Amino acid sequence: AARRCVCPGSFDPVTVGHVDVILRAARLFEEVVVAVAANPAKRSLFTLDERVAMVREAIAGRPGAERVVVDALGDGLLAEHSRAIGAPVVVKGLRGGTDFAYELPMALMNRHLADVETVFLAGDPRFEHVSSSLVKEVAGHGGDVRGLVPPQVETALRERLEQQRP
Ligand code: COD
Repeated sequence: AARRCVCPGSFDPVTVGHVDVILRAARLFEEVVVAVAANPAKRSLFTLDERVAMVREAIAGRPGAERVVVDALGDGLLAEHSRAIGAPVVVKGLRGGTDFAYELPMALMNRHLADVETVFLAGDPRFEHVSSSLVKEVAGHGGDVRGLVPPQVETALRERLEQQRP
């Protein structure tokens, strides 16, 4: 049986929804490897290194954090990476119907590629509306993202969006 799982994502930036899923995974597995994907198809607001650092900071000091390691997946295939590091289970959060439609083919593909299974955790309803893309949109229009992202991310978002304003 697997002792180690992978929580993959873009984490651009990490939200309270991501943190919830990661820490809940740490109650189920002895070790959680958070794999931060480069995702070249999506233009990211934060660099890969910045996203890795933000996830580490968001988790630090929280219950179960000692069982979580955060690393860059880079451009590699998640399924191959998972198998290579001895973590043949992917854990993801589901926010309702639309997430499932997007996640199911990826789960099947990861099993096809490297026999990697996917476990879905029911997303906490308090964070049902929380996604990196909506957080960026709200912050981009000057809206308040307190409570949606960890405090350090709030500051990083404000600074990055100020730099980008024409
Ligand atoms: N509540 C519950 N779960 C949440 C919430 C929330 N509020 N917000 C996010 N989540 C979960 C999502 O279910 C998602 O699975 C995960 O957190 C990460 O979210 P994002 O938005 O940061 O990540 P995505 O969807 O951009 O990640 C896509 C991957 C990086 C996982 C995917 O592209 C991938 O595996 N890439 C690596 C290359 C590869 O192997 N490709 C082939 C895949 S079959």
